[in-house]
Amino acid sequence: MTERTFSIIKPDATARNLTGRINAVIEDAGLRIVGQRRIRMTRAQAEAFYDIHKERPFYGELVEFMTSGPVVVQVLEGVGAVAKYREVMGATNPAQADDGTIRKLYAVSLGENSVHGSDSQDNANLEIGQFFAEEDIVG
Ligand code: 3AN
Repeated sequence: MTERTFSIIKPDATARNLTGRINAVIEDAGLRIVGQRRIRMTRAQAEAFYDIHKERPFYGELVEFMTSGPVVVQVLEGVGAVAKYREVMGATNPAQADDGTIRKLYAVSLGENSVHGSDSQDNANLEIGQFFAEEDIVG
């Protein structure tokens, strides 16, 4: 079934000019970029986005990192997009990511791991709604 998922190209990747190369991996995997915007995340946006990790020891560091430079927020569309993008991203820790995945290719560390992708359809819908109006998604 055609689904939509939410993606972020994180500050470590935009700093190294990797947006185009990451988008090529996404598109080569058969996912279509149907919404995309380069933004500077506000602290409030980052805190709200990572609210589920509020109690984790790395929360402060994560919010700092996500507001440290530009990010590219995206809506990706395709058959089984949520699971497919998780596969294309690779494991959270780049040391454990499979060959050919975005994190294996480009991530710096567990924290600076180049991309975010929604982990369920419910979260995808919520996350898309945090950053996109429906009219800015063109399928
Ligand atoms: P994923 O992004 O693969 O869904 P989550 O949801 O467990 O992984 O973590 C969200 C983000 O928090 C990760 N992408 C990473 O940037 C950061 N993170 C997760 N675990 C750690 C950790 N142990 N130390 C520092 N940052 C972490």
